[in-house]
Amino acid sequence: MLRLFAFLCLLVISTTYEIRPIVKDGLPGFTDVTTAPFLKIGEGYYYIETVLTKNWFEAYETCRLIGSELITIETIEEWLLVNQYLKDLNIDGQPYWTSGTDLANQGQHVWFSNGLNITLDEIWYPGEPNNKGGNEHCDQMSFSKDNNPTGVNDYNCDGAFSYICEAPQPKTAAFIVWNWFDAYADCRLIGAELITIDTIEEWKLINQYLRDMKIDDVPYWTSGTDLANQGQHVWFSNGLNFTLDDIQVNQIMMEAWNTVMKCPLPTMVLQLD
Ligand code: MAN
Ligand code: CA
Repeated sequence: MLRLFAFLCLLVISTTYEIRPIVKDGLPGFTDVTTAPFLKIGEGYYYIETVLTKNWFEAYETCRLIGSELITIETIEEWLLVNQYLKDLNIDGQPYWTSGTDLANQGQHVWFSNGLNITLDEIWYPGEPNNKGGNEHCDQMSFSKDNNPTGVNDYNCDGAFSYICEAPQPKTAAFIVWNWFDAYADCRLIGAELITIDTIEEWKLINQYLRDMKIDDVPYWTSGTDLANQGQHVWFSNGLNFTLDDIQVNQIMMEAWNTVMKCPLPTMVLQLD
């Protein structure tokens, strides 16, 4: 019951303090957020499939499955960088599907991902697009007859080729959160303290709750600290040593917490006596 009340407090607090995210483009340098399976080339994030081959539609769907689309070349810089990357890895010269197509209006090639015309004339392989046999409506890049130069070529959409997926630009939602002292002080204001994990059952229940509420992807302050004796972590609320060896109490350090971070809720869990 008390525990339920504590959770309600948590919810009340998170709505009381209006937490407004600041959404920015890109990923901040201080995080180690993984972009896998996408790798960063220039400003873009790509997944380069070099082994599997699929027709254009299937390749597109495969990219969609991982939240991306077939590659769209927006600038000459992007074109040069991606090609240089393929070259460095010795995986150039083999065609990769792009999002380019003229399936909608024959002769009018667009990037299917954004509907914009393909305006970078210089990326086409010399003589392309030629709609050979009247049946070429999907565009592949890194097409080459003699491995040099490479370019974009229109081809039969049913052809099986490798493909390059491009992920949307990542965004970072930043929230101002409490540092440990602020968090503790706010708990004290309502007669509570930062959470202390007394039993393994409590640990499991809290974690289950966070998982159920889908708020377990951010760290939460606990009352744990070794500010008094470095290396000796105690629960600040009762002064007792950590004895539950199998709990992984993370993020009990002070550093960098009074900065902005990615977090949808205030970073504390309350527990009432
Ligand atoms: C040649 C060129 C290309 C065409 C392919 C089809 O390489 O004519 O334009 O797409 O053949 O195999
Ligand atoms: Ca062609």
